[in-house]
Amino acid sequence: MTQISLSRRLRRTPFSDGVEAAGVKAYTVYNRMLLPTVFESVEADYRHLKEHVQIWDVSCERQVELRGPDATRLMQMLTPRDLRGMLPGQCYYVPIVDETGGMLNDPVAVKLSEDRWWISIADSDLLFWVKGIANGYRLDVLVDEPDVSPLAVQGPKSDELLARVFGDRVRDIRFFRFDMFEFQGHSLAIARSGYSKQGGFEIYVEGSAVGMPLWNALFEAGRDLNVRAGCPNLIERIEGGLLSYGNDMTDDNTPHECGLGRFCNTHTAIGCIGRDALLRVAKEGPVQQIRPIAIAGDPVPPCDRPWGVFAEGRRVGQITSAAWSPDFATNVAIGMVKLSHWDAGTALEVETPEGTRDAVVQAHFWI
Ligand code: THG
Repeated sequence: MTQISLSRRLRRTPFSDGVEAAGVKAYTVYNRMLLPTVFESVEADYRHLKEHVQIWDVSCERQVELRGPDATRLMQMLTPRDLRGMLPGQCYYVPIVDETGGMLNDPVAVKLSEDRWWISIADSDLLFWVKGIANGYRLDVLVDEPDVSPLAVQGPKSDELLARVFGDRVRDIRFFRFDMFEFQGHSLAIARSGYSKQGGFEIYVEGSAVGMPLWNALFEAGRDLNVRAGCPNLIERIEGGLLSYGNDMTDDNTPHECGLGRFCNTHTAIGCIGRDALLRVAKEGPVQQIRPIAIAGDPVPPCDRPWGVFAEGRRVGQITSAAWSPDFATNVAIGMVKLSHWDAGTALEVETPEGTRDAVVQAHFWI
């Protein structure tokens, strides 16, 4: 097995000691930081996530902090989602687009106050774009990456575990809202959110030093809940239709192609840098779009490059994420498919590295 060389450029996290002690078997690199991908096996981790509770080191979801009188104005320049109704204490999933309407990132925006935001980013260098906009428009706002590392608690027993550490008030946090909680003298934002469909929370751990004490407290409190270290699970996130920036979409795609039109209010998102471009493309409608696709046959290998999707010998799209689903007894996949072939029930052929497979466009993700 070839290894990846560690160095200062590939950042560890405040929880890396705990992740290693828990027996992490594989990592990926995300925002130049370590992100675990396997503990026991992808399938065993999946089973455990759906039945128990897991602690995830998702420190790689770095924060871009906006601070100052122009913070809210800058935030609206970045996204076609209308932020006017958003209150402090809320989180929004927001497409971030460039001047062509191309996706630069798909983060969670966290509104701390009228003049302070965190943008919890996916895997692209959004900090540079945001700093460029802030300076180019001479905005009165500071933009930087704070010492904040999200720790996710995911799975059906998440409420019980967090209530034991932070008190019953965590049960009152609504979906995509956050509140502040004390841990060893530190005030931490805890949101009901996370990169799975199994329920749970994200703790925005401010200050690296509190990382391992919190990690250890969660494991001690959850011993009888069968708490384990986990990580975003490939199978579960494809079943749930959670997109992965850089895999399922790039800056060549509009939010509408990504199926994120419901998070765009392009007509009222005044100030959004990609607004004019999106108004133009939204009028015609997208000519390709992300779809759930079932691929027949034995378990497919990892999708580390797009697999061509064909119909009657012509290329009509590509698969960008795929995995065998034990619960649905088929390969589940995410693909970008042309308008002519994106209807549910359409039969397709997928060129995997192990040969051509039959596939069918699904009406919904597997949730
Ligand atoms: N949480 C936080 N930061 C993140 C992620 C996260 N940064 C990186 C990455 N994940 C960003 N991408 C996503 C993708 C999907 C969701 C969140 C971030 C998500 N989607 C839900 C869905 O599609 O069902 C809910 C969207 C909604 O209804 O608002 O949660 O996970 N902090």
